[in-house]
Amino acid sequence: MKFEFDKVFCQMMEKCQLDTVILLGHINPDGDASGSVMGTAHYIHAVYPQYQVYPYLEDTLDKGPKKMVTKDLLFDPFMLPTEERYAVIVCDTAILKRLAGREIYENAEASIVIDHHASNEGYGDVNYTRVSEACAENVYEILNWNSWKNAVNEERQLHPNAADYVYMGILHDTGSLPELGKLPSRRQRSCLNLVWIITMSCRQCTMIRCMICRNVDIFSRKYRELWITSLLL
Ligand SMILES: [Mn+2]
Repeated sequence: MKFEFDKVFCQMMEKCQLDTVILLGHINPDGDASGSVMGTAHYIHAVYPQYQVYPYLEDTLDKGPKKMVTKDLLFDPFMLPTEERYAVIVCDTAILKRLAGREIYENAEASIVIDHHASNEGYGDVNYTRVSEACAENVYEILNWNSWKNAVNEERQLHPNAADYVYMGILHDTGSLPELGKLPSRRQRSCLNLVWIITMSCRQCTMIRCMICRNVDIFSRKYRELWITSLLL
C-alpha cells in the first residue's frame, strides 16, 4: 500500500499542535541525503505555507550537491535550528548513530523517518522504509506532485526547487543513466522516475553542471537514449 505522506504529515502536525518541522539526514551527507532533505523541505514549504520549515545538513556535504545547496534561495541548511517545539522528518539514515542532529531528533515532539536501506533500525514514530535505489526515489513516489505543481505555479518558480533536489538525489545514488534495457527492473524504475521529474520543471542542466560537470556531453547522449528506451517500455 502506498505511504500517504501528506496524510501522515498533517495528522502529526495537527495532533501535536505544531507549526514547525525540521528535516534531518545522515552525517557526511551525500546527494541522496541532501536531495531528499531539501526536496521534502521545498515541497512542504510550497504545499503547506502555514508551517515553518528548517532543513538541516552538516556542512561536510559532498562537493557537487553543496554547489546546488548554496544556490538555494529559500533555505540555509547549514545553520543549526534553535526551535523549541517541532516535528522532525529524517531522510536516508538507516541507524540513529549516523544521524546528523541527533539532539534535534531526541527533542522533537514527533517524527517521521523516510529511508531506503534494508538495514534501517525501524526508529521514529512513523517509519517508512522501502528498499529502493535511492531515498529520493521514495520521496518522489510518496509526495503529491500535483499539489506541488498547483502551489508553485502561483508564485515565481524557484531553482533549485523540490523537483530539482529529488532529481539530484536519485541521480546521485544511481550513479548515472546507463543503458536502460540492461538494468534490473528496480533500476529501470529509478530511471523512469528521473524522466518524469525532468518533465516537472526540474532544470536538468543546472543539476548536471553541479554534479558531474566533466560529463555533460556523455550525459546528454545517455539521456536521449534513456528517453527513447522509456517510450518503448
Ligand atoms: Mn541513499
